Amino acid sequence: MTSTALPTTEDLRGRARTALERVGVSVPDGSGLIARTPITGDHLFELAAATPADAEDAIAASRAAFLTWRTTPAPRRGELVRRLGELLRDHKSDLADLITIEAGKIRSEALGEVQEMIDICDFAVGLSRQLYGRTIASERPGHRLAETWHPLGVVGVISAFNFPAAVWSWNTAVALACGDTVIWKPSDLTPLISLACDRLLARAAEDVGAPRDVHRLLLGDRAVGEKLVDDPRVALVSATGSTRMGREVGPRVAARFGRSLLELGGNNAAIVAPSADLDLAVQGIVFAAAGTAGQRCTTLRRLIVHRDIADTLIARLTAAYNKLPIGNPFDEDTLVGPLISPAALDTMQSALARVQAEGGKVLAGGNRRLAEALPRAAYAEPVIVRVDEQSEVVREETFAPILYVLTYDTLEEAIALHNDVPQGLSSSIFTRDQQEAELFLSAEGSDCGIANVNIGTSGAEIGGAFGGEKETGGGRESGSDSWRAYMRPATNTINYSSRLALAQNVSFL
Ligand code: UN1
Repeated sequence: MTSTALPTTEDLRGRARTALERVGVSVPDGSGLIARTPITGDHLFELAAATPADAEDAIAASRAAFLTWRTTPAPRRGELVRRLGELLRDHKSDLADLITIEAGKIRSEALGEVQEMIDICDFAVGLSRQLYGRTIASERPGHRLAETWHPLGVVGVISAFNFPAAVWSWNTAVALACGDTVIWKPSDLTPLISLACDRLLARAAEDVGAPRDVHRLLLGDRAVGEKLVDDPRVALVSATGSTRMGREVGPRVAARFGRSLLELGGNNAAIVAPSADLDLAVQGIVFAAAGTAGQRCTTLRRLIVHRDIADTLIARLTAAYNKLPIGNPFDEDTLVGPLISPAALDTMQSALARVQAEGGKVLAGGNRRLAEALPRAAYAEPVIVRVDEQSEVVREETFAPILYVLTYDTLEEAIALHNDVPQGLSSSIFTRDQQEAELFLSAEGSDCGIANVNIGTSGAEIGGAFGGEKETGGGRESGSDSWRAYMRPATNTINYSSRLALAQNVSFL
């Protein structure tokens, strides 16, 4: 199925202009950076691109703002985040429009992304009164031992096109509550939503009297990101993107003893056991694998199915895939929008060609859609490929809706296959057998940062920490105690006696 009504680039340009104006951004004008929509593949606006000199300026301003912001009590800092959350609620629809226009997400997922931003603001407001340190029993009489958490400094946020606003908000809401200032280098594929978020935060800062420079936006290319990576005044670089990007960023930040928080590639799998509720599994799998046109880092890319149920499950999945409505993401019936670019389609097609050359069999999907009507856009049918083994191409993350299906006989074998990839972000098992579920969640089960039961790999909520192991980079963001990455702990020993007691019974003088 292909939804019929297609917007023109002029429609989309007008809609983007309206959304920006409602948020308070005057329609951008400049040169060096093209705002484009994957819906038609055409250019919308040309904007001014930041230069490394602008980055220098932003770092100096951000550092200066930090010196004030760090002394603002945390619950007062929370007021800025609360105001941001209110503005996000007011402009939920405008922001969702911009996300659909620039990232191609369907309406429901674009609204969901804005909801995720609102949720992290709520979370961070609460956090602003819960930046707890511990008190430790001292071995010395008349002494108190405690840990205190202090603001860290300037945080550089480098984000990707696929969650162009939510990932920024996970970092920014928490960093601001923690007393840090933020410089944001978004993907150059999503400048408009970035301008809107920056403007709303500036409005929130004006409303609560916070320094304007607690947040700076740098729309630019790699050279601008590199400034953030290499400058010692940037205390933490939080980077979301490919493993290839993380391999460059991590060592460069480490070389100057900076901190980095990496959210890199995933190659997420689900195991489907013989006892699984197949109705639930089919729904969970199709959303996780085909949703967001396969462009989440949590997208389900590998399905490891017990041999006894493989034929039944595959038949149900292929039937669902053959009915997926693909097309205009603004159309209410559409479930699969465009890929971000023709280059993404090329990557998808070359992975498919490789896996087929190895003997992989396409069971559903895989064709390009709307090529005649929208030749500069990249619409693709999500695809299911049956493979016999986990070859090199299966072990790579291809950022496209390709689901590889493997079969297994024993759960131990399934878990071994599951973990035998370089990435370690998200995972799940569909089973009604408690022993199997618990084994999957145990130390000898999934090796990922996210492990689920009877739910797909994508769509995590804010309360839990988000991130993964191995080549996913080890970072944790948003929920739980991931705030600690944005602060520095100090250990305090306070002697309230009038005797100097040395630790470990050392005597001196
Ligand atoms: C990403 O794909 O970069 O769990 C983030 C999810 C979303 C976030 C995904 N909450 O799928």
